Amino acid sequence: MDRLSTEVAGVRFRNPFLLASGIWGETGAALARAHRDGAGGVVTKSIGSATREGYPNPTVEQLGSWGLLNAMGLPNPGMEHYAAEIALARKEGATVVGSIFGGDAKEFATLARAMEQTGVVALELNLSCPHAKGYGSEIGRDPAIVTEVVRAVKQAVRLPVWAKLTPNTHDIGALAEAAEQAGADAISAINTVRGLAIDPETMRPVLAHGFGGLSGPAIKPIGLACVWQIYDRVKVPIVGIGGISTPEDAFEYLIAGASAVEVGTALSAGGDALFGTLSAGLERLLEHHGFSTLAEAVGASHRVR
Ligand code: RRO
Repeated sequence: MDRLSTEVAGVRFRNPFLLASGIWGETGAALARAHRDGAGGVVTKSIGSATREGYPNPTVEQLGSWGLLNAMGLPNPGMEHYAAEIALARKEGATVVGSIFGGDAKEFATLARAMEQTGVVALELNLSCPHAKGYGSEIGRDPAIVTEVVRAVKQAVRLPVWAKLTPNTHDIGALAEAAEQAGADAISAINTVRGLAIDPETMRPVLAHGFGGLSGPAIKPIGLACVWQIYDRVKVPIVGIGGISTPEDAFEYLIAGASAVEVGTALSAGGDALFGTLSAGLERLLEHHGFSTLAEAVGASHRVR
């Protein structure tokens, strides 16, 4: 399946379907499983400086066919304990991207150095979790902080750096430009969209934390619009995320400007076969449209305008 191989900022993936951060990514065994199931690469759960339990339950709510609302609360074992999980996934042959979150540039840089030691191929900076006090989109919606964080991480490591941006802003293009100017090697877009579910019976928010992040089919048009806009504003490659569950979804992201995509929520419906189905379907779509390489398809929709 050579036609499917893709490159993001100097790193080659066997196909463009990466396991999204936060889905299955807390253990090395789960990352390895995604690799065995056919993922082109795997992105870890976002890892912080210390062990975090996350928010109390309920943390996830299925919203019919729209997708999932989650407020997990950045649960993770902490960087010190996570290296062994990455080692396990790498031993099985997985191409691992390390996701990290911090509260400021200094914490991001320290984590980036530690994550680099684990042998990951790139770093994804979580500047976009939609509901965490002092983290994610609270800092990542400010272009000046995005600049500060990306610059500090770039000075700390040699690995390619992907900035994962939030759609919960009026101008994601400005965030992408800030990231690129600070040295980001790629942009990941998007994280979940801030949302709320209320139980009409109890009249309370359904999730214990209150606000959550919406993922799944409902956010695909939002993710596509963000990728499209970012492609018009920066030169670095884009990793598209949001509501991808079919080969057609992925193809739309590629022609909107993404060089790879991440798949998350669709896997929660029991996804062992999904990576294989996506790859086989995308291969057919590329052939049907006369693209002999995936790279030819990237951004193609902008050129037929
Ligand atoms: O852990 C979470 O609650 C979480 C994270 Br870190 C994120 O980046 N996005 C999201 O929807 N949930």
